[in-house]
Amino acid sequence: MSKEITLSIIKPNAVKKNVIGEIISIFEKNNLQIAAAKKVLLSKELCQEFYAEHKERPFFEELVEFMTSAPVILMALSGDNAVNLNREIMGATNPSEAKPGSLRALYGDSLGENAVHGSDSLESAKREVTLFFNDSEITLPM
Ligand code: FUP
Repeated sequence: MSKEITLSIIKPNAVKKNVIGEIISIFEKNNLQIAAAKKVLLSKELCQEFYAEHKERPFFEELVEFMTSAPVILMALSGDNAVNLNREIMGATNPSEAKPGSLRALYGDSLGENAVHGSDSLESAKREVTLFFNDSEITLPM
């Protein structure tokens, strides 16, 4: 399996629940490493760029409102098969359909407020990690 980097976001509803540490702990127990991390209040412009693929969808405005309503944790996660492994750990987009024990089942409140984001492909991961982090902010395990 190849080493990959993927983007993870702990969304405002999960940050408000004070479960940042619990979520990071689940990543670490699953052999993902934190290659970069920061807590930020996203601007509307940056958030719209991040979710550009959804800009024609009916939920776009609500999604941007939510994601900019309070701080998020942005992380680059590294590890073997990191993109798909992170998707597996997160569970389905809708928390009510996410498998028991997955992050969205544990911490999601609704389809919109589903606690975490994870890149859906290697290509998206590259775009998303680059959007939020400079090369100098990312360190790989020795
Ligand atoms: P995912 O890749 O699992 O994050 O899911 P999508 O890219 O399909 O959706 C991105 C975000 O849009 C989701 F996390 C939540 C939000 N969303 C809605 O609010 N309503 C929808 O019908 C679909 C997605």
